[in-house]
Amino acid sequence: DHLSLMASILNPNVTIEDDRTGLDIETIRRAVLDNLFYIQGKFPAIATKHDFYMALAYTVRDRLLQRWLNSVQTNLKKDVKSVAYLSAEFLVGPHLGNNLINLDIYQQVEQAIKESGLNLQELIDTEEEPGLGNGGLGRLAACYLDSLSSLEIPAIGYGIRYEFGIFDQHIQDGWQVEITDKWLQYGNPWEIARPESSVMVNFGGRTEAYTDDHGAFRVRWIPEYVVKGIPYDTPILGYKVNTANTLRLWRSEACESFNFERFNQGDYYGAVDSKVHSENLCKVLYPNDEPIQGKELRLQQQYFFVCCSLQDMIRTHLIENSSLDNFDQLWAIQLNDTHPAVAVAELMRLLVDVHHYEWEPAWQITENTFGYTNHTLLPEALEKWPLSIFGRLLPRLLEIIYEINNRFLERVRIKFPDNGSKMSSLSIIDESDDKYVRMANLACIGSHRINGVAQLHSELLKETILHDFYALFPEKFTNVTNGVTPRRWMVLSNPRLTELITQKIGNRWINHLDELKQLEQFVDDASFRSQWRQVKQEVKQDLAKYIEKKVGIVVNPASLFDVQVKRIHEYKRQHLNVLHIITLYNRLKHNPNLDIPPRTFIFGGKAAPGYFMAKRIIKLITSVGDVINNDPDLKDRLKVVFLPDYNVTLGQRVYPAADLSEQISTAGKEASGTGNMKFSLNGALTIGTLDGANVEIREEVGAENFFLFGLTTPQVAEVKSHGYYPRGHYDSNEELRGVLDLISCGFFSRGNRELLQPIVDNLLYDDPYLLLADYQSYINSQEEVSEAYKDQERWSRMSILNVARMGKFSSDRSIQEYCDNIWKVQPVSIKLQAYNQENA
Ligand code: T68
Repeated sequence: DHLSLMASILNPNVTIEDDRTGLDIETIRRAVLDNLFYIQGKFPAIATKHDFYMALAYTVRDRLLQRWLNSVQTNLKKDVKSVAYLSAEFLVGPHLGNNLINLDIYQQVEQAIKESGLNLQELIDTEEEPGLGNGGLGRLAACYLDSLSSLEIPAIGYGIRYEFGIFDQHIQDGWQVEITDKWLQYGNPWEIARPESSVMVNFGGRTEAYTDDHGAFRVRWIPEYVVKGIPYDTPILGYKVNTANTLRLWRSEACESFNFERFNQGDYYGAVDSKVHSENLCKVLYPNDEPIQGKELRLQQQYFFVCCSLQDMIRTHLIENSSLDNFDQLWAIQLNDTHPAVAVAELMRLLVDVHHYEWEPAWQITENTFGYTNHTLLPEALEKWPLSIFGRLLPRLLEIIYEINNRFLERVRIKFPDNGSKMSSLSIIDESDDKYVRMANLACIGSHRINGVAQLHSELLKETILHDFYALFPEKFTNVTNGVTPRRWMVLSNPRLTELITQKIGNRWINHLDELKQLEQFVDDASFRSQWRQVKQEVKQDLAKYIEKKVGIVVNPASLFDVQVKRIHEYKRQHLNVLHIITLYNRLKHNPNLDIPPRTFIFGGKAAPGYFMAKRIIKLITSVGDVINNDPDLKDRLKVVFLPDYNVTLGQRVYPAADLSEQISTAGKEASGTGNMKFSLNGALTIGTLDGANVEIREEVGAENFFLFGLTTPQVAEVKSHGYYPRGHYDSNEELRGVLDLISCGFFSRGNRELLQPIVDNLLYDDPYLLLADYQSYINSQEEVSEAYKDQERWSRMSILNVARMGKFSSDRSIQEYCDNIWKVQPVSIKLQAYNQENA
């Protein structure tokens, strides 16, 4: 119109839309065909679905580049603090759908794609997800990037561009089989390589003392080999804002010039060999959700991405600043667990060796810069590196760690004189039998804040594994309860429920999740409850179709969908869930008239390839499923489904369709959980222990809307302190005995008594996670679930209240807490400037 035309003439900052930025349906439609031709090199007639996906992805990327480059530019120039989130894993999930939501162009694009005779959902489903993480920790990093951008916080995520992410899981004969994840094989339209910003990383060799021109004593590191890090950038757009932060992932390459000598001597193979070695560094993600002790390549990965990232921050910093004196005022670095904790020593090395700082001021900067998030209470999951490996690979870093440790222990000695046991528990160096570098100790000493990921977890950290650090510096300890992004985990994954909620309360809840509270006023509205059930029913039908297509099992969409999806781990107790399934099976066999609602048990999750017991648990689930699903006596009242290859994409299908969320870890073992939040947000009710964030979820939704069972953390400790005797439960509980005996006799394994016996033996004679102690309580709670489900009106009330009270669990709230209490950073709003007017 006339006014905006005038404004655009008078104001050069107004973007003039063109074929690459225009958001009207016709421009988008033409742009897709344009990209199909000029980037994919295809006519529509011969293009595959993947070609169309790529063309659309580039079309969307074009539309966010403006915001991205303006954000990067603004953050470079402004003297405002930025967050650097260091994480070995970012489990971002597919980008296309999410970017459409955050750009707020979903509808236009859907229409434009339709007019080209295609289906947007099909194109979205074509995207191969970047599986650059194992589970909760990697996914948390991704939710946090979404919230950082949505809250307009200047931020950058730093990590590793693994060529092979988490393996694809196939199920063959009921067992997990691992297949390499070639996520890059058809190209990645979302990343831009920035070889001009490459950096060099040293490994091995030795150190050498020297005196500089001013007579100062210094150390230099003469490496055995040098690896080049090349950054690959992906934009992370916020929701309906101009902020698009960067996820910068490093790929390793041989540093060409380094082995030229060898090459010239005719050792062509030797030169190429070093190239192969360098490229191996970031080949594959370690598929364990616990650290694998002592794998040298893993330490190389960690140091590699930390060293690249810190050099990158320093380079950026020095563009607008004359020194690093104010580094801690412009950067807040968060360590996502101890995987990047070597950064504490590396920043000291860069400050002292390269930028010639004195130790004390360098240490002040370092401590002020870092925050450390812990994600586990399992003592065996605390990362430690054999001194021999560490010293050989990172000789200079080890010297610096010794220096940090000596100065630190000196302070400890003053505070706790003559306390040798305190000294040895606080020391970075573990001298118990073999010597190790303890990464959690390094992270605690080098950070000004240490946080757990749920209230209970943060309390237990202070009482248990970090007790001595808490005694030393209580002021460092804090909690930030995890959260999840409602954009991916509701708007994108559950459009039907999004629509229903938005009809009732508008759309502000999408980035102000507390507003879901307003749904409470409709809980007594019978027609709203019926709409609510209708939505759940339709979503369950979708999942039922998917299940039939994927695993050939027909499930009843009216049955109770009872879901447990997460990594397979003994402490998460998928096998406790199976004990309940077999209990119901036995009951129905003995009493076919039993009045219980039909249930579909849905499992999903990967086992670490070397985790014997976890792999047996998968076999247990599939074996029990084979028998139950094919037993005509049951008349389809129970079904057991193991969905292969659980990942972000599958999570998006599963959470919206769940009626019941299984959060049944042994109390005190699950740091937080985040799946628990996704389920509840989508209207599932939880059956759970008082563990991790379950405690806070129950607090929020109300005890009457949560199915609680099991021992509490102190009760678990109590039972263990008296010498837990799992056999006693077997002896005294007839129904439990029937269940375990049925597994033992080979009933679920075609008469093979060896196959599942390791699980039974483990429960009878060790049971470290107290399944047998919690069995009866779990069964009782499941009976309450069944009763509640029979009363559909009551169930709907509970479901609505769960959703209405989930406001706390938005990652926007978590990130706001990190900003206020740990990072001390402020939002910056990004002004758009057209690319052709930049530098005009
Ligand atoms: C999870 N940890 C916690 N670790 O188990 C979960 N570890 O309770 C919590 O909600 C989540 O973190 C987010 O805070 C993990 O996922 C790993 O994946 C992992 C990977 C490598 C090494 C150690």
